[in-house]
Amino acid sequence: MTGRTVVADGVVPTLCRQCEMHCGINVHIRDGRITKISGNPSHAENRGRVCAKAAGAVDLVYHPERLLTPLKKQPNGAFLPIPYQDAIDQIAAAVSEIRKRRGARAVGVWTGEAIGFFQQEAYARRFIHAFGSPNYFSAESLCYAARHIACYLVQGYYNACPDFANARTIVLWGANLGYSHPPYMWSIEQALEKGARLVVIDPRRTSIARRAHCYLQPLPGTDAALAWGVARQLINTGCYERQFVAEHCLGFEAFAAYAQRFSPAVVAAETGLDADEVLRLADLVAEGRPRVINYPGISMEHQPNGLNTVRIIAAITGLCGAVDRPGGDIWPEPMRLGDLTLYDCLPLEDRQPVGRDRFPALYDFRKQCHSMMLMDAILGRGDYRLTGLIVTGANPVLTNPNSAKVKEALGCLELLVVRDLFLTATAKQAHYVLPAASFLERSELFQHLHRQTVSLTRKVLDFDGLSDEYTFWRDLAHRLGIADAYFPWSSEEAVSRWLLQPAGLDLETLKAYPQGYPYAPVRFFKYRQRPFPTASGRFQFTSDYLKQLGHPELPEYVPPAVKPYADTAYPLVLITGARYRLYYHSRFRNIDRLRQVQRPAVEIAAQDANRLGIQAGEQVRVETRTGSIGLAAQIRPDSELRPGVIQIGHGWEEANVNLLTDDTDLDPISGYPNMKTVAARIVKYR
Ligand SMILES: Nc1nc2c(c(=O)[nH]1)N[C@H]1C(S)=C(S)[C@@H](COP(=O)(O)OP(=O)(O)OC[C@H]3O[C@@H](n4cnc5c(=O)[nH]c(N)nc54)[C@H](O)[C@@H]3O)O[C@H]1N2
Ligand SMILES: Nc1nc2c(c(=O)[nH]1)N[C@H]1C(S)=C(S)[C@@H](COP(=O)(O)OP(=O)(O)OC[C@H]3O[C@@H](n4cnc5c(=O)[nH]c(N)nc54)[C@H](O)[C@@H]3O)O[C@H]1N2
Ligand code: SF4
Ligand SMILES: [Mo]
Repeated sequence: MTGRTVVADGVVPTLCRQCEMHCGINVHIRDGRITKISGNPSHAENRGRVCAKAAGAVDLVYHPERLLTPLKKQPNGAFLPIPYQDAIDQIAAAVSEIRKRRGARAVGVWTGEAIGFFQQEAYARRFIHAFGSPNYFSAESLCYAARHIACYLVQGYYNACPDFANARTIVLWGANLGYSHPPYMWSIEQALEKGARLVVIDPRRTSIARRAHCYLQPLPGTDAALAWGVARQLINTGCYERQFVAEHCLGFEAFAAYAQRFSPAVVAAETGLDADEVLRLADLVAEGRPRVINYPGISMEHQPNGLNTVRIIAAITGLCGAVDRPGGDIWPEPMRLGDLTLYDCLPLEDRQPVGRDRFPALYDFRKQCHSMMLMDAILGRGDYRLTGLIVTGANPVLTNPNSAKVKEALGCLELLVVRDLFLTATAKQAHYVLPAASFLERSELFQHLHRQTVSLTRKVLDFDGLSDEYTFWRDLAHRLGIADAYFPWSSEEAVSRWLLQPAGLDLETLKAYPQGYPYAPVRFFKYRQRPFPTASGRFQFTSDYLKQLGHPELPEYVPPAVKPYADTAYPLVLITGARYRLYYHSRFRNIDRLRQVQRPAVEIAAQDANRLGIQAGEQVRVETRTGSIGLAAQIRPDSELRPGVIQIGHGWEEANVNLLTDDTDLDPISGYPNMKTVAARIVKYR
């Protein structure tokens, strides 16, 4: 494996992009090769620490299976190398042909978690609009957008900035931050040292739950009932910020009236907790006020009524007055940058973005088409057919629900292009596979919104034959005759300069600030000077937007359709996708040293294992109404996993849990798939 560093030997400070936290890292280079990645002690995000995934980047970029040449699928299904320029020519010809026959909207692009949510994804959005299609898809069809929308509806901005370090009470609603967001965990540790109280709500006792002062183990999918119970208790005991509610909120009376349905006894019956536990949680929230953080994990979004669950949790933040203040959720002020997307100057809403009819909120708030509707569009079951797709930084055959259908749909495309570092399960379905540059092979801007700093990452490494995202989209645009108008920049560096213009900043300044350039001081209580950026200018307990769409204006509770032992055919409740410490979705499984650590397994409570006669490590089949997979049983004590509940992590090609999940069981507002309360059963082989 070749690949040369494009900077001198020594230590290069940049940002890690093995997850969205973007810790400051130092890349160590000797003899033109990266030897190590360590934490940058002068970066405030991680103060010198890094997690194991950062070190894994060295294994990934130099991995022997790394794709280094474009591949084209032959009629017999085998892949053969093809020169990059030929591949781009042929892809351009294929999308032009589809546009001529079916219209531009028959082509879509899809970006995954791996390229992030800013500069890299903006290129893809820009390209597809310039091409004439509104069909931009991403991991946001099942990640984070539901909570973004919920928070926009309640407070007009996304509360991405929990100030954990200064909180007095921290409530984690189904999130395992030690694994999923290590820098958040490090901030929580600071708070704990100062005496903060930590509450973890999770049917499985996780590593972070072991450190909690209060650990609650509710039935999956019942968190909204618990949140309503907490809201009721705060209101009825007067433990809420009356002045904030009176001066800045809308819909409090209706909210308070609905909350009365959730007495501790009702909540206990619904969640499977004791009434005392409900009261203890409410007490801890009340005691911490106003320095309280209620953090919704991805499991809230993956519940069948997830968007509304996040709305109630956000409403508790309002009741606590924990809005835009130290120790609460800070209202971020992003820097003014150039906009690469074309939604303002080239709106294509009239071309029926896929999924918008059914789930308008995802398009209205996030300008995202819906990947849950995409497979039907490809299979000819939508309003029109989509036949060309370019996927970059995603592995939907393993990560989207109902994998069998995803694979079938991708197999029906006239053109599938996949850009990735490896020949993944999704790439294997493609007509063209293009080797992609990793985060160490590109340079881009990133804002740490909660610190209000902006950074420029460094390109450290280069491989012959590899294209970065910008070059790929520009080259394709060039072949299609739209580069002069839409991709005029000669390189990614030129794009970054253009992006910075409105802020009056240049790249040279940023290069001098590897720890991030502070573009503006963090300010608190901004709502005292200007209205909340909601439709009403107020913090909203109710939503007119949803009412107009035919939904209730309050985030009403809907009990989960699936409860343990209620369904005789499928008596267990399957949670999917709890994060592994060392893997990132489907990534890192090809690194031997990491692969040895963990194998695919179904977590099952001892009580259920005994009842079914299952031994630890035994191979079993897990079945749902969508599909079945075989894998080993991992038995956990009942105190660690609620009996009746089982859990399987995602990202394994050999035991793909998304063969079990359903792409039609969707949240009525966000359209997010139910990945946390799936009716399942376990069958023994013998
Ligand atoms: N190492 C690593 N880090 C990651 C990722 C990764 O794959 N690996 N993925 C990244 C991405 S894109 C995301 S979205 C984030 C997610 O980050 P988190 O939101 O922290 O997700 P998890 O770590 O899976 O924790 C979710 C927890 O919710 C619990 N849970 C499941 N169902 C329910 C329920 O109904 N109620 C409650 N209260 N709890 C429930 C699960 O048992 C699990 O422990 O992680 C990010 N960070
Ligand atoms: N059952 C179940 N399924 C889930 C979840 C769950 O909880 N349960 N969680 C869901 C969530 S929250 C998310 S965010 C999705 C994530 O789903 P995806 O976005 O599909 O995530 P990955 O599997 O990590 O796929 C990323 C791919 O990008 C490649 N890659 C890495 N770096 C780069 C790069 O710099 N450029 C390019 N072009 N490619 C790169 C990797 O090799 C990998 O194949 O999974 C979802 N799937
Ligand atoms: S938490 Fe780990 S993977 Fe994420 S940015 Fe920091 S070091 Fe990288
Ligand atoms: Mo995610």
